[in-house]
Amino acid sequence: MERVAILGVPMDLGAGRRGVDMGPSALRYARLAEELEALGLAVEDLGDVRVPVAETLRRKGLRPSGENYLEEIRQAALELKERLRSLPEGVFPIVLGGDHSLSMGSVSGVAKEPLGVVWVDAHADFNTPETSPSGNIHGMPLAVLCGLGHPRLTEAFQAVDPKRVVLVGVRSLDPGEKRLLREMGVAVYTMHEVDRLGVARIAEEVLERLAGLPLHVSLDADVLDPTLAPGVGTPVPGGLSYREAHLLMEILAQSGRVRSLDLVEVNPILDERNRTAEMMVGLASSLLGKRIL
Ligand code: 6HN
Ligand code: MN
Ligand code: MN
Ligand code: MN
Repeated sequence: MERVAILGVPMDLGAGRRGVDMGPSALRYARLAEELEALGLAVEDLGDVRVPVAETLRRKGLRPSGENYLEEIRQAALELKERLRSLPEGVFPIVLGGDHSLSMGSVSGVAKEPLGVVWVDAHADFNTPETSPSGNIHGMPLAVLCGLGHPRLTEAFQAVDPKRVVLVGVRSLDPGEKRLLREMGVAVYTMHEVDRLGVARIAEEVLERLAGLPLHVSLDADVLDPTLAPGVGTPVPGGLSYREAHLLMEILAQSGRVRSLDLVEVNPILDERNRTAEMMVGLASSLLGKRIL
């Protein structure tokens, strides 16, 4: 039986709005473990990584501006990285966010060998402190993983070759990150390509581009259309439909190459009766092999 380890990162320090720190609870409440067990998987929940509470940092005079809790985020992502490193071989980790800055720790934690990254997101998260309009670190993790950004972060988390990264579902890019994506040669399937080519063709191309590599999937809830997933801090209209998102997960699952997953940016405060978390749990089930027939 395939083994799955769940690890939560209740962190919203990288985001501009509060609330994604409750994402891990919402995903657990949406019966993630039970759904995966129903697929015949052996699931173990390892609890949460320690993340400082924003209010206690604020009392110490730290503010969510400028370097935006950089050291605190670095420390939490490092703990995540270490915990993933120490998982036994063959265990499939699912990391529950939390804002997307945690993926600096998840991807670098699973990148013991060369791997391909499929970043499924309305945004590219490819800003640096110089290009970011917000200063929010959740807009930077993919750049950091590719070696661009604040040296305190790149020295700890640089882990992937930009040529082995593919973005899917993108529809909101800042001017500086557009330039960086081009310069680094990152493959980007925007919603324009989703409309023109369809998800099936894109999924096949992703598998071809990353041929021979084990895969990490980083799934940001805001890739979904906000009508399906209102519980996100940075909604962008025109996202993936229910079936597009599931089909992408199903085709990636059929490749048999996916080794790890992030479920990030679920904000229960902004959600409607936990439907965004439920949607994410359904997508995780598809990625771990749930089939219609
Ligand atoms: N996310 N590009 C914007 C920024 O502030 O850098 C939005 C980033 C959103 C990040 O949703 O994970
Ligand atoms: Mn993101
Ligand atoms: Mn996003
Ligand atoms: Mn977001």
